[in-house]
Amino acid sequence: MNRRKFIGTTMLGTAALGLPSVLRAQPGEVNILMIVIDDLNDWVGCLGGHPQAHTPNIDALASMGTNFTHAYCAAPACSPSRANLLTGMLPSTSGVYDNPDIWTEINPDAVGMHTHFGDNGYFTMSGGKIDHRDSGIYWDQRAAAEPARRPPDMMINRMEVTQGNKWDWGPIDLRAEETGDWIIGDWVNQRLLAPPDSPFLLGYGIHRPHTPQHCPRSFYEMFPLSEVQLPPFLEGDLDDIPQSGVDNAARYLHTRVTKNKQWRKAVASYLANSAFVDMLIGRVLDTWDASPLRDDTMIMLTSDHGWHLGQKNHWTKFALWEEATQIPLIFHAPWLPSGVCEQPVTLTDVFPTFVDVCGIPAPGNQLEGESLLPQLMNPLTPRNTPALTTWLPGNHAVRDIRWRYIRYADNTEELYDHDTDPNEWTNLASDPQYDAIKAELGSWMPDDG
Ligand SMILES: [Ca+2]
Ligand SMILES: [Ca+2]
Repeated sequence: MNRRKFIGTTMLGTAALGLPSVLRAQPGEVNILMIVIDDLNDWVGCLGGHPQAHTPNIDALASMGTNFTHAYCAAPACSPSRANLLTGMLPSTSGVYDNPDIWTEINPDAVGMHTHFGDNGYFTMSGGKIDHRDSGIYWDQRAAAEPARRPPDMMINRMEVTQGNKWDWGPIDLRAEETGDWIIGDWVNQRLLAPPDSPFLLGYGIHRPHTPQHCPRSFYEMFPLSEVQLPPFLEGDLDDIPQSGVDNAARYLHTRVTKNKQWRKAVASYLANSAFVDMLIGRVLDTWDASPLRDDTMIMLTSDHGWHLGQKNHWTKFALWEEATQIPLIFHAPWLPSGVCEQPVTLTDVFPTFVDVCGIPAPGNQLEGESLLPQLMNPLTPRNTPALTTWLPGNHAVRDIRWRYIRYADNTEELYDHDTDPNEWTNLASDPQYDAIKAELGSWMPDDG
């Protein structure tokens, strides 16, 4: 038994004492605080993705709640991932695959989570980036757009890789209190302290560590460049993968980053901005802890997708590999046990979980995921569905507890064994001894090519 499983079992034993409380899932008794971080990968302490990650508040939430250590996005890009979270529909069903795709336009009949909870007696509120485009009209209350996250026209690293200053990172001499992420956090805290009369769904969307990565200098000082560790990297890693995978890697960005000697700075910046985000989450968790409805409020924390920092010569998200698709996913409710769930799950499962926990009906047949309430009650509860991630039509990855199988629209493939190859360096797809595994995993992929 490994340590994580041991923790899960022990916690379950303690928590079983409180099990009758799951009966509390009566309509109108449960509030939800949903924290959605933009572009945060597994570089958090409780997922172990980077040894220098400094995320004590997220880690504390994970130890209080259920930490899903194999959680994945359904699409590795902002717009389709958030559409998936808010509608519970797979990209292959909704047709929302890429950032220009807006789900409220492509699927005007789809019921958003906020609308659905509003229709079922909830008061819905959100601040910051929950949807990719502001779907503010669907919330009962929406924070005013946050102020700029940085001084205008700022360009610190001078790489000019892409247009404007979108692709930039570095410290700014701005107080934390002046950042949009902090200001929206205050707005969320005010709602926690003075909640509405109805049960509520409250969303806190945090922009960082999305680029441009600028945060106060003190957070950069936590990660001296000389001590920052680069992620595992294998020269020639792309040599054993099909052309579709090679073409998908943002190799030009990796060349630019290394040529400009920015790799270490970029890693430090990601760690610094993630530590800044963690500090903001700590403020909201402290407020939740002191709030009048604390004991009736469930917290869910996640990110919309992962992020590469040079692994596989790739930067950004927009890929079907582990680093682009793995996300933190933590649920905590005072009446539920704590534990660690290692089984693969995705953001498709969040809407069904909320519906289940809150005891409200599902929106017709729209939800394609499975409620995680059984795993929240006992993290060892079996679950037979692997995690499906889709990047543009016809390209899919299926992840079970051991394997990642990728199949592109042209039928070329990658297969990785996470038991022996956590960095996904050795593509096993051409070895016939794995044909049965590929067939089984491939059976979960939709036919949308
Ligand atoms: Ca994002
Ligand atoms: Ca390789």
